[in-house]
Amino acid sequence: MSISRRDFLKASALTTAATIIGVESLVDNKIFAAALQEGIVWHKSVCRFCGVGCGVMLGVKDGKPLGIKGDKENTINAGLLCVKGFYLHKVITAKNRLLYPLIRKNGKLERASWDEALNLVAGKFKEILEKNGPDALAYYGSGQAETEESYLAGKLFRGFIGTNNVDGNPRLCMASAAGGYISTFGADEPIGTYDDIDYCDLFLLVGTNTAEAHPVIFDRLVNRKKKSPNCKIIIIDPRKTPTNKIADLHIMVKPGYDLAVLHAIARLLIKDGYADEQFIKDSVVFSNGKDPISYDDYKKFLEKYTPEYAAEQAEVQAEDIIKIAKMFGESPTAMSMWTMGVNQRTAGVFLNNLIHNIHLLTGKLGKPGCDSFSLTGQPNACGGVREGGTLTQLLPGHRSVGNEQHRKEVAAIWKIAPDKIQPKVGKHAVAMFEAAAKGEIKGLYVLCTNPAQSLPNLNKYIQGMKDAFLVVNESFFPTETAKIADVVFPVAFWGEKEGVYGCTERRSQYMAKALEPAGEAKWDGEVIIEIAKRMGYAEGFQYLKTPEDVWNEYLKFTAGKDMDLSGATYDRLKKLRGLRWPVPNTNHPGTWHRFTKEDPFFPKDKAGDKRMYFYAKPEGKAVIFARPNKGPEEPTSTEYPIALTTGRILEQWHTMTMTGQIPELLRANPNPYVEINPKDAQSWNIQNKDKVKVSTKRGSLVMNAKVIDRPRRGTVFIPWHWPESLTNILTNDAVDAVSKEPEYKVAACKIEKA
Ligand SMILES: Nc1nc2c(c(=O)[nH]1)N[C@H]1C(S)=C(S)[C@@H](COP(=O)(O)OP(=O)(O)OC[C@H]3O[C@@H](n4cnc5c(=O)[nH]c(N)nc54)[C@H](O)[C@@H]3O)O[C@H]1N2
Ligand SMILES: Nc1nc2c(c(=O)[nH]1)N[C@H]1C(S)=C(S)[C@@H](COP(=O)(O)OP(=O)(O)OC[C@H]3O[C@@H](n4cnc5c(=O)[nH]c(N)nc54)[C@H](O)[C@@H]3O)O[C@H]1N2
Ligand code: SF4
Ligand SMILES: [Mo]
Repeated sequence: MSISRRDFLKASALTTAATIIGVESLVDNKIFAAALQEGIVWHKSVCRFCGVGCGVMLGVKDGKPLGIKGDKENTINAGLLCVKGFYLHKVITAKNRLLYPLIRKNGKLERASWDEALNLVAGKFKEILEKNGPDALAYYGSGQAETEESYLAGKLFRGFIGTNNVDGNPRLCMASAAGGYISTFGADEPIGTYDDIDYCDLFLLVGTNTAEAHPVIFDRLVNRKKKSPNCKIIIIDPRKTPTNKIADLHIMVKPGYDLAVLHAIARLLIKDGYADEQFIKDSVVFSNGKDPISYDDYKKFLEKYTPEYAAEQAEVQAEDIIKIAKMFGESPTAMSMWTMGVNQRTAGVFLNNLIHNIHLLTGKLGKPGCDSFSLTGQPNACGGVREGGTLTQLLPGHRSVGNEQHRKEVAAIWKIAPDKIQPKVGKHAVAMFEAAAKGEIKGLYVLCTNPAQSLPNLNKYIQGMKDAFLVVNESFFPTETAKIADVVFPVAFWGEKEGVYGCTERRSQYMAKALEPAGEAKWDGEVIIEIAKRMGYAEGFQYLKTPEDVWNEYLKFTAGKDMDLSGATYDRLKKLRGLRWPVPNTNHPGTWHRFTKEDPFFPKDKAGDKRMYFYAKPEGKAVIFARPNKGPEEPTSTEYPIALTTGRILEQWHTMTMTGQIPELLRANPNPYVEINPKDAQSWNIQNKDKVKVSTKRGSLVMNAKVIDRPRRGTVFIPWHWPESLTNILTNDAVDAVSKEPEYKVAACKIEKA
């Protein structure tokens, strides 16, 4: 498939109009225009939703949120927003806001006072700690919590309660990307930034529906293509999505079978002379995953991956794979971008490595227009979780639980005994809920996430959540998790609290508090501090009076680290549109490309005249991995002959507690559905809007059929948003061996008329 320039311009205009709202559109809004004249106050912030990190201005008048506009001065979005961002102010005042604490009494959640709820939680956690030890407690957090909030929770659970059962929903999302960056480059997070988009002439989009999940990035791709007629876009995805409208080439791989394609591209890049031999000599080593291998060994390993072999594996055309390699090789610049189609796989880390491989082979890294650039899902998965150290194996500031020196450094700042932090990694998300189901974890603190809807293979985990003493911090009610909790704390929502979010491109941005919290809601951070104080840990928490105090303490962990944020004080962040680390001092402007001469940590003495030095790796060399060609854990079978994949739509956010409240957003797709290819529908005798039953080994759901030319034949797609139809009853909870991320993207199912 290829598109002409005329078709591209037409299609991109339509798709952009559907996904993006310009600042200008606000002018048409009469209420808004009136409000503007009557002295609305605009507060600078960051969008609550996706990892793009768009700058927004929240308009407030008489203590009420009146509107949102894109922040024109923010270089990420230059004033643009997608529909979710545009309705953010309406979410603040949605009818389902939780206004007071709830405690379960005689099986029912009833209104309680803050004191009663806090004392109950502190008392019960203390009791579990004393009776069953620290590992009977767990914290399950979120890439949507502010860095200050995640940091406080990590401090309480690891440093004071003494358990490494600290994990969160980025395990379901970005864990494979983090695993890929760490294994290949020695350090997490991308080398480049969004600025590279404006210099790039070839985008390879793998398993990302950018138009719907990262609309403002999509708009930047459209603009780049408009400006640079040579710019090409290639997609590897089992479905056609709105992202396709700007694609020059799309290969519709069978879900779970695309590793061979990346190997085949690597093989062709070397064979056809596109490898940057000097870069490889200077900055790359090879590995089979266990031992070092030579460049020649790697070439031998690749021999099997002919375009024909890969095409057969993925059920695509060999000539398309040849075209991709040629386009990638010939283009002077290239950026790969990927999201859950890559990460949510039992081969998630491997596939991340294979994407990095083609950039390392061609040296398309660390210069304008080039990067192997993972798109982050949640707004603060990078900041609060990957940097803040709230995945079980991590400590704040890109440190590791397994490293004694790191534990000592953390203990020193927290002023706790050097051996208080356990050397053993705790439970990752799925294992945590497995342990709750077995009764090993008895107390669970869930903050800013809704696992009773978002975990895979839900039926296996719900009972454990019910049996444990479950505490939830929530802004909305009911949610699937809050409904089964023992205590629910009402918390301030976005706009009602200040704090920092760190987005995809290593940029930390400040969000202002513009409103008082609804009802009796309190800041998440205050709830954690109050629980800590009541558990007897006042010395570690009571001096932290404001989010800024917490941020300043957190900055100590970043000093001198690759993710140095020392220069990102509240003072600067309030004025600037964020800073991209490393930013080692308050005069530093932030960094575009890591591991290059621009990076303040680039070791000029060691690097000599090398262009890139991966200082987090021995000898400064990144690793090209010869990874096995692993397929999905649950291939299709005679009983379950159809591949099931799940994901997102533009207007909804995850479990719909926020976007599901906005009629304008709900209107687009009010009811749950499954996308079926028209040819499949015909052969299965299914019509559009028929009720169908989708079944996997784990369960069945009935929903509407949406017959649409999107998924490839033999694959169906369910957007997993609606709480009244829990998609995750169907999904597989098999996890990646390295990242422990579940394989939401591939299961085997059957479909019949209901
Ligand atoms: N509107 C909206 N935007 C969001 C979110 C939201 O809920 N709603 N959530 C945010 C979050 S947390 C995340 S993680 C991101 C997710 O962003 P995306 O990953 O872009 O979204 P998904 O729809 O989950 O999946 C992307 C694509 O993966 C493809 N895919 C499935 N299996 C395979 C495979 O085997 N190989 C390949 N190559 N592709 C495959 C699917 O067909 C799908 O088009 O979105 C963020 N943005
Ligand atoms: N089938 C399937 N399942 C998936 C995925 C998939 O692709 N397919 N994707 C996975 C991925 S990538 C992700 S990231 C997860 C996301 O899954 P979840 O994190 O469980 O989903 P959300 O709806 O974002 O949950 C956020 C919760 O926080 C609440 N909240 C909002 N603001 C605040 C606040 O300020 N403080 C507090 N305490 N609470 C607040 C919201 O009301 C909501 O209940 O889902 C995973 N599950
Ligand atoms: S693209 Fe993402 S960050 Fe930007 S407005 Fe939309 S949801 Fe918000
Ligand atoms: Mo995510």
